[in-house]
Amino acid sequence: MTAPALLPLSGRRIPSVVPGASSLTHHRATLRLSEKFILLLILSAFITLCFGAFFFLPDSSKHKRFDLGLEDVLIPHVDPNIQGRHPGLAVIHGQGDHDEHRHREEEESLRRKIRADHEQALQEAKEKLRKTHQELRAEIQTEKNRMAQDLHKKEAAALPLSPVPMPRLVGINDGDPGDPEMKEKRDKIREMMKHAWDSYRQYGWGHNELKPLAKKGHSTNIFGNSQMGATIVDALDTLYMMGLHDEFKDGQAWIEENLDFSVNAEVSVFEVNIRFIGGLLAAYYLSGQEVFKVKAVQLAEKLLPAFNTPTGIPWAMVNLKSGVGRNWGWASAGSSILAEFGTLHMEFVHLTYLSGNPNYYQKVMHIRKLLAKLDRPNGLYPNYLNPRTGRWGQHHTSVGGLGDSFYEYLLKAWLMSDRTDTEARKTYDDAIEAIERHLIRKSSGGLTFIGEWKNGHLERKMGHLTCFAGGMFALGADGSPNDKAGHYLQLGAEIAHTCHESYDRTVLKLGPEAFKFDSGLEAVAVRQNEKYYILRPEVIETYWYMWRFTHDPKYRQWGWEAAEAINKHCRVSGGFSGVKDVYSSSPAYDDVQQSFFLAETLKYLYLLFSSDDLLPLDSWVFNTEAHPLPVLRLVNLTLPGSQQ
Ligand code: DMJ
Repeated sequence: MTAPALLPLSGRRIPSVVPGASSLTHHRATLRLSEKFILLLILSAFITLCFGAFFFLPDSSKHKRFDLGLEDVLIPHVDPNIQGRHPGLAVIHGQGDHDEHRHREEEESLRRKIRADHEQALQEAKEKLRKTHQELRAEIQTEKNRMAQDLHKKEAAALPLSPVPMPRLVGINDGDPGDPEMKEKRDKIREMMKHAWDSYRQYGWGHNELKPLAKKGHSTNIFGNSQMGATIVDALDTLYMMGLHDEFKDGQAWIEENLDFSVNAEVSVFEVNIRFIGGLLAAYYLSGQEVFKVKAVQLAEKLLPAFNTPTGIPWAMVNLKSGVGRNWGWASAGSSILAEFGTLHMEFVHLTYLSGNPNYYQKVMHIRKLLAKLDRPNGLYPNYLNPRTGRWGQHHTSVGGLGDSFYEYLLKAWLMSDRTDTEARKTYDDAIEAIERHLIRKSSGGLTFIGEWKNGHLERKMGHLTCFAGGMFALGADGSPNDKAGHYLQLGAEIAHTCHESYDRTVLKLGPEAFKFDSGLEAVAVRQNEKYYILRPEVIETYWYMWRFTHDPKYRQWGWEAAEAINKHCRVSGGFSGVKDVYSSSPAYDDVQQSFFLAETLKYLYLLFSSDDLLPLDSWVFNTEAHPLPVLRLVNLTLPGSQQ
């Protein structure tokens, strides 16, 4: 191991500058490959330092290059006293002596500096060689992490988003309900949020979710194998609304330092959109902190490859690193799912608005246009669409899982556009009309329910997820065609009542995942695997919308019943857990604190006991994960890309 071969500077050979180098030559033969690599790295670092030293010198000193203590071996020595070689030096004698003296001093000081640098580098190299394999690996890993962080900071800085006029942000206030009883209830909900957050902070920080009994992190396949702090992002706006500002700042700091989307993880496009992009956008609008906007746009870029399908209908999943997309195997021969590709509109319109990039808007408008061209069996939208052929899959229609938020986003696209997107409203109205005709029935006991359409047959079963529709009908009542506002508000109230019954007919006073209206059964679950409650929000969501539109106190009462039941049966020392059987007085826990419990369930409860001027519904539209986005009053504004 001799340096000269690597340093052909002047054609001369440089003696080894590493003491003991020859003994290393023998030793190196016995080193493992990775150690050899590290050794090589150290040496190249040392050599680079020699070169680097030169380039970092001040400009004036570069004129004395190679005159740095190694001059004897690098270049022929130059004697400045020899006249003719330095004509300028002899012109003014006194001055010449003085200059010469000064130059010598400068040279000497430079020599000292370079020697010191070399000695330090050698010392470091020696210390490195004394370290164990593990220590070196740890050091390399730390260095890699630091470089990755620097890169992310640069990436973030390299994404300038030109400022756009901020939409009118109305009603970001305390929402004090006035009434002391309501205040007390609201404080209790806030305390529950704090318990959920603190537990996650303590046991699951940075993981997607929390296992509140095992007291450790948790994740599911919707997030791939990533650790993207889903609970942090999902909870931010709830923390903000509740005035939990230290917790909010803690979450923000984590996002700034750790939220990284260049991970080799295959995630659900829908879930990442509603929880992460929705959560980041809402946090941005509420707090005004740029980092959330930048992160939302960065993440959206990572989702875009999912749209690279023959039809432009996105894949359900995309690998954030490679951009490769695919569909769930179980979804009607690899189809895309209506509620997934149909629940992107709100967030994508905001992304275009904030970034000026027309791409997002165009992607979701393309989906809308494609759907408009397709025939619909009985006017109903099947839940499955093949992204390769653009044809419907299995004829299964549902306002619960697989279909739900597609309808919700049609209505909300209209509301979010300040009611200018009339195409969306018309599509919503037509869809709801077909749903009412084919799916909504009254049970013999007088309960209105929304069933599921399966290949020409109505299944008289309703899911917990479907219960959100009560709120949707109430929200869409104003603006419905043929003066049917009263009808839709009534329908909302009936669904709220049915869903309340599904809670009230259990032992725990918590609703099952699915319940039947068949063979004498009314709003109760039959199968064991439909008896669980996993901290879902939909019933409470409907109570809140109904409260806002009617101010009927029963909705606050029902909401409080649910809050008490959750606190009694789902609360454990490490957070909140789902339960496996709402008909059992001592149910087993599922040991998952879902991120939507903080994003939605607790937020809707808090809003239920707040005054209406906290996030009023004519200025804010909540995405399907309860993240509030402001109405974009687009009357005098054209979104980039909307002309095409
Ligand atoms: C949430 O992630 C969203 O509300 C979604 O639209 C449906 N399901 C869950 C909560 O149950």
